Amino acid sequence: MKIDRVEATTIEDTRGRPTIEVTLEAQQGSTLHSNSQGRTLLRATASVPSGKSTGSHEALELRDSESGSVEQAIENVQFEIARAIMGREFASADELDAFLIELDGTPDKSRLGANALLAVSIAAQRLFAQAEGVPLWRAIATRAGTTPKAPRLYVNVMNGGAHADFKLPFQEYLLVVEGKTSEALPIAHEAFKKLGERLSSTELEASGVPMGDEGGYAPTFSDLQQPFKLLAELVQEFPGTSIAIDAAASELYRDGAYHLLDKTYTPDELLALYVHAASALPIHSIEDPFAENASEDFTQITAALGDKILIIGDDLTVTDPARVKKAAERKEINAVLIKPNQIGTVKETIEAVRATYAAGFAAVASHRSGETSDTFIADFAYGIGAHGLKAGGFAQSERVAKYDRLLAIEREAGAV
Ligand code: 2PG
Ligand code: MG
Repeated sequence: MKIDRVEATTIEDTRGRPTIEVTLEAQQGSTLHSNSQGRTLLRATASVPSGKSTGSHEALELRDSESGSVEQAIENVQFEIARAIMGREFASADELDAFLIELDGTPDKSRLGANALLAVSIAAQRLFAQAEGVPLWRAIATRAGTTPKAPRLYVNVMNGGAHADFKLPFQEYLLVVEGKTSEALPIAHEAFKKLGERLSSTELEASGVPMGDEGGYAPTFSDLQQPFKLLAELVQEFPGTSIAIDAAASELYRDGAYHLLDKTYTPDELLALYVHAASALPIHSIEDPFAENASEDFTQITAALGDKILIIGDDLTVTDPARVKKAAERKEINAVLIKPNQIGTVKETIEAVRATYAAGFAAVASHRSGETSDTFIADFAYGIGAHGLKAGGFAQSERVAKYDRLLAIEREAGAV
C-alpha cells in the first residue's frame, strides 16, 4: 500500500485539552501487481487520548510545556512523517510501524512524539483493515495472532484520585460486568443509575453528585470503607458483577508512605488493607496497588492474592513488552493494563500483549482519562480477546462510544 495523503489537526479531548487527529489516504490497488482500473480511495482517521496519572516510564506525549498545545506534534506529522511515508510501499501495518519507530529513533518516542506516531499508526491500521476488507478487530486479531472475544466491561462508576481532585483517594472504583456486551451493557447502565440515585440521596451530596474526569460520579467520603460498601450492595443486586479498583498508588506515594484521606499507610499497612478488602468484598482486580517502582511490594501482594484476584500493572508496566517480561520474572503481577499511547505504536502494543499472554497473564485494555470519540480501543480489546476493557462511566459520550462500538462488533462478529 502507498499512502498518498497525510493530514493532521488539533481536536479537543474530554478535558478540553488539545490532542492530535490524523487522516491518511491511500488508493486501493496501487501496488505493483494491480492495474490502474477500479481503484478505490481508502481513507482513515484516528485521534489519540491523553493520560493524567501517567507512569514516569511512558513514551513521551509531545506538548508545548507552557501552552499544552500539540502544534509541534502536528507539524511532525505534516512535514517529517508525511514526507517520509508518502509514496513509499508498505506491505503491512507492521512494516509501517517499524518504519515510524526507526524514523523517530529514540527509546521513548521523544523526538517526534508518541502522540504523533500513534495517531499515524492507528490510522494506518484502519487503512490496512479496509484494504483487506475485514473489520478492524479482525485485522488486529490476525496481526496479533489472538482469538477475538468480548471483554468484560470495566465501568468506572466512581472517580477519585487525580481524576477528581483526590476527593476519594483511590483513582477508580469500577464495576466489572461479565458476559456478552449486549447483555452486560444494560446491566451496567442500570447499576450506574442506581448508584447515582443512592449517592444523591445521601445528605452529603444533596445538591447533586459531581462527575469526574472519566464520566463516573465523583463523590466525597470521609472514610475509606463507604465507597466499597456501596459497591458491594450493587454487586449483590446485579448478578454477574464484581468490584475492581485502580489505586493508581504512584499518585498517593510521598516520603516513603501512602496518603489516603487523612491517614498515612506504610506499604505493609496498605497491603493489609487490600488483603482484608479482598477477603471481605467481591473484588475482581486491583490495579497499581503500589507505586510504580515498588517492585517488592507488588511481588508480595501477588503472592498473597494472585490466586484469587487479578493484580494489574499499569504505571508499573506502561505497555512496554520489556517491562511486562521483567514483571513476569519478578512475579509482580498477574495481569497487565494495555494502553497504546503509553508505548506509541500499534505494533509495540501488540508486542506488549504477546509478552502478557506469554507470561500467562490477563490483558485489560484501557482508554485514558482524557479521551476522544475514537473507538480504536474497543476493536483492540475485542481483537486481542482481552479479559476486560476499561472505558469509563456513562456520563461522557466519548466513553459510551467505546461500549457502543463493542455492541456493533458483537453484531459484526455474529454476521461473519
Ligand atoms: C489509568 C488511566 C485510565 P490516566 O490510570 O488507568 O483509567 O488513567 O489516563 O489518567 O493515566
Ligand atoms: Mg491505572
